[in-house]
Amino acid sequence: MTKPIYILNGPNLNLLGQREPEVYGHLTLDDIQQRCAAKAKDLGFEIEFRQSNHEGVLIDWLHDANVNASAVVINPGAYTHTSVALHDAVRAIEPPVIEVHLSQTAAREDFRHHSYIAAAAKGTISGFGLASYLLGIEAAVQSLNT
Ligand code: CA2
Repeated sequence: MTKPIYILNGPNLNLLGQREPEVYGHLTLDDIQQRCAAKAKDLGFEIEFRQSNHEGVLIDWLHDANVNASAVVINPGAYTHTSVALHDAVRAIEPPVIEVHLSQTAAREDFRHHSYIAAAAKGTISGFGLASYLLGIEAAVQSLNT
Protein backbone atom coordinates (compact mmCIF):
# COMPACT_ATOMS: atom_id res chain seq x y z
CA MET A 1 0.00 0.00 0.00
CA THR A 2 1.27 3.46 -0.92
CA LYS A 3 1.70 5.66 2.10
CA PRO A 4 -0.29 8.94 2.08
CA ILE A 5 1.13 12.43 1.70
CA TYR A 6 0.84 14.23 5.02
CA ILE A 7 -0.33 17.84 4.70
CA LEU A 8 0.36 19.61 7.98
CA ASN A 9 -0.87 23.07 8.93
CA GLY A 10 0.32 25.24 11.77
CA PRO A 11 -1.20 27.86 14.05
CA ASN A 12 -4.20 29.99 13.12
CA LEU A 13 -4.69 28.36 9.73
CA ASN A 14 -8.00 27.04 11.10
CA LEU A 15 -9.16 30.67 10.82
CA LEU A 16 -8.74 30.85 7.06
CA GLY A 17 -11.69 32.34 5.21
CA GLN A 18 -12.86 34.27 8.28
CA ARG A 19 -10.30 37.13 8.47
CA GLU A 20 -7.63 38.83 6.37
CA PRO A 21 -8.99 37.60 3.00
CA GLU A 22 -6.83 40.27 1.31
CA VAL A 23 -3.76 38.36 2.55
CA TYR A 24 -4.90 34.74 2.69
CA GLY A 25 -7.88 34.59 0.30
CA HIS A 26 -11.46 33.48 0.86
CA LEU A 27 -10.99 29.72 0.98
CA THR A 28 -11.38 27.87 4.27
CA LEU A 29 -8.97 25.18 5.40
CA ASP A 30 -11.70 22.62 4.59
CA ASP A 31 -11.81 23.96 1.01
CA ILE A 32 -8.02 23.59 0.79
CA GLN A 33 -8.23 20.06 2.17
CA GLN A 34 -10.74 19.04 -0.50
CA ARG A 35 -8.69 20.54 -3.32
CA CYS A 36 -5.53 18.86 -2.01
CA ALA A 37 -7.28 15.49 -1.81
CA ALA A 38 -8.43 15.81 -5.44
CA LYS A 39 -4.97 16.86 -6.62
CA ALA A 40 -3.25 14.03 -4.77
CA LYS A 41 -5.80 11.51 -6.09
CA ASP A 42 -5.00 12.58 -9.66
CA LEU A 43 -1.37 11.78 -8.88
CA GLY A 44 -2.18 8.42 -7.29
CA PHE A 45 -1.93 9.40 -3.62
CA GLU A 46 -4.19 9.82 -0.63
CA ILE A 47 -3.63 12.59 1.87
CA GLU A 48 -3.65 12.88 5.64
CA PHE A 49 -4.60 16.52 6.29
CA ARG A 50 -4.09 17.98 9.77
CA GLN A 51 -3.96 21.34 11.54
CA SER A 52 -2.68 22.21 15.01
CA ASN A 53 -2.05 25.39 16.96
CA HIS A 54 0.61 23.60 19.04
CA GLU A 55 4.28 23.30 18.12
CA GLY A 56 4.80 19.97 19.90
CA VAL A 57 1.83 18.40 18.15
CA LEU A 58 3.28 19.39 14.76
CA ILE A 59 6.60 17.83 15.82
CA ASP A 60 4.82 14.62 16.86
CA TRP A 61 3.08 14.53 13.47
CA LEU A 62 6.43 14.91 11.67
CA HIS A 63 7.72 11.92 13.67
CA ASP A 64 4.55 10.03 12.75
CA ALA A 65 5.13 10.99 9.10
CA ASN A 66 8.60 9.47 9.27
CA VAL A 67 6.95 6.06 9.66
CA ASN A 68 3.62 6.47 7.92
CA ALA A 69 3.95 9.06 5.11
CA SER A 70 5.42 9.05 1.62
CA ALA A 71 6.10 12.76 1.80
CA VAL A 72 5.09 15.84 3.78
CA VAL A 73 3.71 19.19 2.64
CA ILE A 74 3.81 21.62 5.56
CA ASN A 75 2.58 25.15 6.12
CA PRO A 76 4.12 25.80 9.54
CA GLY A 77 2.32 29.15 9.92
CA ALA A 78 4.14 31.58 12.19
CA TYR A 79 6.35 28.77 13.57
CA THR A 80 8.14 29.12 10.23
CA HIS A 81 9.83 32.21 11.63
CA THR A 82 10.49 31.03 15.18
CA SER A 83 10.90 27.29 15.53
CA VAL A 84 14.30 25.63 15.74
CA ALA A 85 12.43 22.59 17.08
CA LEU A 86 10.42 22.24 13.86
CA HIS A 87 13.61 22.73 11.84
CA ASP A 88 15.20 19.86 13.77
CA ALA A 89 12.14 17.63 13.29
CA VAL A 90 12.08 18.27 9.53
CA ARG A 91 15.80 17.45 9.36
CA ALA A 92 15.30 14.31 11.41
CA ILE A 93 12.85 12.55 9.11
CA GLU A 94 13.34 10.58 5.93
CA PRO A 95 10.36 11.52 3.67
CA PRO A 96 10.78 14.66 1.52
CA VAL A 97 9.29 17.75 3.19
CA ILE A 98 7.98 20.63 1.07
CA GLU A 99 7.34 23.95 2.84
CA VAL A 100 4.37 25.93 1.53
CA HIS A 101 2.90 29.36 2.26
CA LEU A 102 -0.27 30.98 1.01
CA SER A 103 1.26 34.46 1.06
CA GLN A 104 4.55 35.68 -0.35
CA THR A 105 6.34 35.97 2.97
CA ALA A 106 9.36 37.74 1.42
CA ALA A 107 7.10 40.64 0.44
CA ARG A 108 5.63 41.06 3.94
CA GLU A 109 7.00 42.25 7.31
CA ASP A 110 10.72 41.77 7.95
CA PHE A 111 10.02 39.20 10.68
CA ARG A 112 8.46 36.92 8.05
CA HIS A 113 11.53 37.00 5.79
CA HIS A 114 13.45 34.29 7.59
CA SER A 115 12.28 30.67 7.64
CA TYR A 116 13.79 28.15 10.05
CA ILE A 117 12.11 25.44 7.98
CA ALA A 118 13.57 26.33 4.58
CA ALA A 119 17.09 25.13 5.41
CA ALA A 120 15.74 21.71 6.36
CA ALA A 121 13.04 21.32 3.67
CA LYS A 122 13.43 19.95 0.17
CA GLY A 123 12.04 23.22 -1.17
CA THR A 124 9.64 26.08 -0.53
CA ILE A 125 6.61 27.34 -2.48
CA SER A 126 5.24 30.69 -1.36
CA GLY A 127 2.77 33.28 -2.53
CA PHE A 128 0.31 31.35 -4.67
CA GLY A 129 -2.56 30.83 -2.25
CA LEU A 130 -4.24 27.44 -2.71
CA ALA A 131 -1.89 26.76 -5.63
CA SER A 132 1.08 26.75 -3.21
CA TYR A 133 -0.41 23.60 -1.66
CA LEU A 134 -1.21 22.00 -5.03
CA LEU A 135 2.28 22.78 -6.35
CA GLY A 136 3.66 21.45 -3.07
CA ILE A 137 1.89 18.13 -3.69
CA GLU A 138 3.29 18.02 -7.23
CA ALA A 139 6.78 18.76 -5.94
CA ALA A 140 6.44 16.07 -3.29
CA VAL A 141 5.38 13.46 -5.86
CA GLN A 142 8.14 14.56 -8.23
CA SER A 143 10.78 14.15 -5.55
CA LEU A 144 9.49 10.64 -4.86
CA ASN A 145 9.84 9.77 -8.55
CA THR A 146 13.39 11.08 -9.03
O1 CA2 B 1 1.34 32.63 4.14
C1 CA2 B 1 1.28 31.66 4.89
O2 CA2 B 1 0.80 30.58 4.56
C2 CA2 B 1 1.76 31.80 6.34
O3 CA2 B 1 2.38 30.57 6.72
C3 CA2 B 1 0.54 32.07 7.17
C4 CA2 B 1 0.87 32.34 8.63
C5 CA2 B 1 1.91 33.43 8.76
O4 CA2 B 1 2.29 33.60 10.11
C6 CA2 B 1 3.16 33.12 7.94
O5 CA2 B 1 4.05 34.20 8.06
C7 CA2 B 1 2.79 32.91 6.49
C8 CA2 B 1 -0.38 32.82 9.38
C9 CA2 B 1 -1.57 31.96 9.26
C10 CA2 B 1 -2.68 32.67 9.95
O6 CA2 B 1 -3.81 32.64 9.15
C11 CA2 B 1 -4.81 33.48 9.44
C12 CA2 B 1 -5.97 33.27 8.75
C13 CA2 B 1 -7.04 34.10 8.97
C14 CA2 B 1 -6.95 35.13 9.89
C15 CA2 B 1 -5.79 35.33 10.59
C16 CA2 B 1 -4.71 34.50 10.35
